[in-house]
Amino acid sequence: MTKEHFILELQRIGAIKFGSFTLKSGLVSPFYFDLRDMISFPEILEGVADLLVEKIKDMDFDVITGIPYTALPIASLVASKLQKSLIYMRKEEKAYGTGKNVIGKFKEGAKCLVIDDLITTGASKIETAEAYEKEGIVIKDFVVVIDRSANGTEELAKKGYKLHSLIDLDEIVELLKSKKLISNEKVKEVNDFTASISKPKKKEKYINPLTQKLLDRIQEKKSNLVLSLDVTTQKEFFDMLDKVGDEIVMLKTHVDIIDDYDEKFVPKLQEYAARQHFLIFEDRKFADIGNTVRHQFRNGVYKIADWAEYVTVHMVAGELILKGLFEGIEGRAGFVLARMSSQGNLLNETYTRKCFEAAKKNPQWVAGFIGHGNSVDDIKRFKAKFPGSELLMMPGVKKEAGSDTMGQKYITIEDAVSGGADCIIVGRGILQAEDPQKEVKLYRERAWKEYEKFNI
Ligand code: S5P
Repeated sequence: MTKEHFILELQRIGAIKFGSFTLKSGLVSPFYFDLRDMISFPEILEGVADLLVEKIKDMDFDVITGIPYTALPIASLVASKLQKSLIYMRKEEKAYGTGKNVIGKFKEGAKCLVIDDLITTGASKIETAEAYEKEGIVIKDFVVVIDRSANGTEELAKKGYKLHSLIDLDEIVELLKSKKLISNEKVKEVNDFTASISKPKKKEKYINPLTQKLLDRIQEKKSNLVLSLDVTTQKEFFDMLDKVGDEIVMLKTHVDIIDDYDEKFVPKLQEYAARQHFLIFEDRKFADIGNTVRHQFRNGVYKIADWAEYVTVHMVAGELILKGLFEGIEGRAGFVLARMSSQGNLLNETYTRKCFEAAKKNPQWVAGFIGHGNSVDDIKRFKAKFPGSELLMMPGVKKEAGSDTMGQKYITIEDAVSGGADCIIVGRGILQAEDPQKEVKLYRERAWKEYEKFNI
């Protein structure tokens, strides 16, 4: 069956209608699509399955799903034709029995292609993808039979998904117009309607004050370079700062690795921060229960809360760690470790999404995420899923990609920033250079050049 034939058949069976229809939202639409009854017409079902197979046969996926109910029988036929496994998710939450949400067999990390009948705004597709991702399934591509949306492709792309459609509204309208099956007047009504629903809604986005502070400092200093000053004596620490402090937007410390730490360290650090105009980030990686991290942050030898504006937070103990750390303290926020740069780390996709959910619920305490990726595309997809305006802070960056002998993985400055890193975090790339002063300038310039392409 050709696409044209398929469209005409849809009209014949009443799956495509033009007229005046009141939608659930109260809007009056000049067209109405309902593909549910298609299953009762075997030749049409067979036809659409063949068209879909042709569309998706070269795409990269392990399993197929269809969104219940309408698309499930279609997906089932497509999966069978391609000899791929089918899975699907219950429409109703299951509160008893096995508690299994996804029916069918799949491996953790399986790439799943999602088939649906229609797309209107993209919102329900994104919900579906997120539900699958919670179950450890990776979603990249959606295929719909009819794209009747004004900007579904863009809406999905914002979240890192790709939309493929068999036919779109324009094609249907054009074909029916050419066959004199709809009037010019109707065509105009359709165009006016789609234009009216595609107007973007203005929504004020919340920006964490510490996110804003870092963004402002990036602009003021024209630098998105964070130095990870991992040295073990105060002399090395401040000698290095003398050489490089002017070039960086933020200094990342591991205060607990300094052998000769004493009460003079913090005032001196603050004096440098004021003079060289950088922000302070202690990479403490808090990970305990709320009550313990509260003390680790505020008490003890280091009293980190007194001087570090930003700290790293693991989400392994649950989101209330954020409350433990930041409740009642002004001017402090966390970078949540959503992905790590080290080989074999245990932060899988499900964990990453839990980090996003925690940040979404507690935006006042999260300035950004620590993250890494294997490629520019991988980083883009990761960043597209950030729930709000959090920044992406990326360690594991060097001039050249590679690794060290203890599991650290590096990507290049350009890949990090073009993927979406707002700041790059660099330690040994600069600290171990023959001339750190020269090297820090080089890192700063290369990262800034790339940053300007995407952010100015
Ligand atoms: O996933 C991570 C998270 C962090 S914060 N990978 C990392 O490497 N880091 C930190 O970044 C790490 O603790 C170290 O201080 C710095 C990277 O240092 P480099 O010498 O490898 O550039």
